[in-house]
Amino acid sequence: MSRAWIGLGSNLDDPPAQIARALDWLDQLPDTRRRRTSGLYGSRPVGPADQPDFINAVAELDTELAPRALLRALQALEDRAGRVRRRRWGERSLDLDILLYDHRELDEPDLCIPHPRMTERAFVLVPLADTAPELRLPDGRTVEALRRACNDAGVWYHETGQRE
Ligand code: ROI
Repeated sequence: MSRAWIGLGSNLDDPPAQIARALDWLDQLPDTRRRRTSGLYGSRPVGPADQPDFINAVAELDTELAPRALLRALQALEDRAGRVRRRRWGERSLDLDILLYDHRELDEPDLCIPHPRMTERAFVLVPLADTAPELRLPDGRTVEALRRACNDAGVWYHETGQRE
């Protein structure tokens, strides 16, 4: 059994509902159990500024799916959400990223773990520190230390991620 941390993001088509539905779908993945979920956070867009604010969250999974199988499963959920993605670093209805997978490091064209930009992105670090502040990246840094070092001015608490 492995443990994976998934970043969820949406800024189109009722983002809180997109995230809530995606969490339900994560619960239905084969051989996978959602252990903990961060609160939902609002965040200013990183990338083009002329797009709506995002809702971001992080979910912690126990899974028997290998990283690549998990990636495929997440991509299928993005498709199921009718993922709209208009431009690079632009607005999207649902984004599901593997942030961390055990202490594994993977560097392949379509799959890098840890997620390469997570260490500087407050919209990832703030919700991740909610669920796993003591968690260490493969390089030994803790999530809490990374969160303290990042500029989190553009991230605010929105609501609990535990709603039924
Ligand atoms: N910005 C924020 N705030 N949240 C995201 O989830 C997010 N996702 C992205 C880009 C477009 C880079 N910006 C983001 O993929």
